[in-house]
Amino acid sequence: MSLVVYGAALSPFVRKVRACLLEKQLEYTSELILPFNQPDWYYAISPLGRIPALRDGELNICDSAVICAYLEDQYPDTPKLLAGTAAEVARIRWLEKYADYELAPLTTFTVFFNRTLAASLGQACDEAAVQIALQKLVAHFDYLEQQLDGQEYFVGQRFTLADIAIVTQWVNFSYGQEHIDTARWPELAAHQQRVLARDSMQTLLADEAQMLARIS
Ligand SMILES: N[C@@H](CCC(=O)N[C@@H](CS)C(=O)NCC(=O)O)C(=O)O
Repeated sequence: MSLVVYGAALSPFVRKVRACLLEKQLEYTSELILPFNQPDWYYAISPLGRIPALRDGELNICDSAVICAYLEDQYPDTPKLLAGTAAEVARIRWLEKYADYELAPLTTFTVFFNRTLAASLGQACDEAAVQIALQKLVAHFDYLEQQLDGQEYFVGQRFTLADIAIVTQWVNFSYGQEHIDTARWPELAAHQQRVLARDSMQTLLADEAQMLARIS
């Protein structure tokens, strides 16, 4: 088996894939591809140039959700992250989509980008956009707090891809110097800590610290 993850450590989507691989105890290597500065050859692997992409032997796959689903199907003897009843699997997919398409534009592409990444790309921080994103996030925090409904994890009372997909967005949010208000959303904040305490996440955060220090 030769799994290669293309991408950069601070991308929430790369983190999602790496967390899946670690949780599944699948060995992999990383090849650095910086977003916005992709080499021409990378478009043959990831047609939109986005990170992450995965190589598994002769096969190339892109998009974090597609990659995580592939890992689940291709390596069935590893710990399950996208399994359960049809209703549970649908709910995992929904929450992953919610994180990727509703949270990411606010937590990562606005808060993290402006507060942390922009300066290293020679761009100014658009603090007005950050403030609008923070206001929009309130409704998302409310929704997710309600979705937890007193449970430790989002789906089926066990750790799944939904937990990874959501918490990976909170990581970029915190890299943008913002935190979930524990007084207002106590279950969501506790859930974040629970997921971040996992060995997989601790390994990734330690790995990311170096790159974060370089751009901050
Ligand atoms: N839906 C994609 C999103 C990936 C994505 O937007 N990655 C960003 C970095 S966090 C990227 O590659 N941006 C560069 C670009 O769009 O050219 C996934 O889940 O993999």
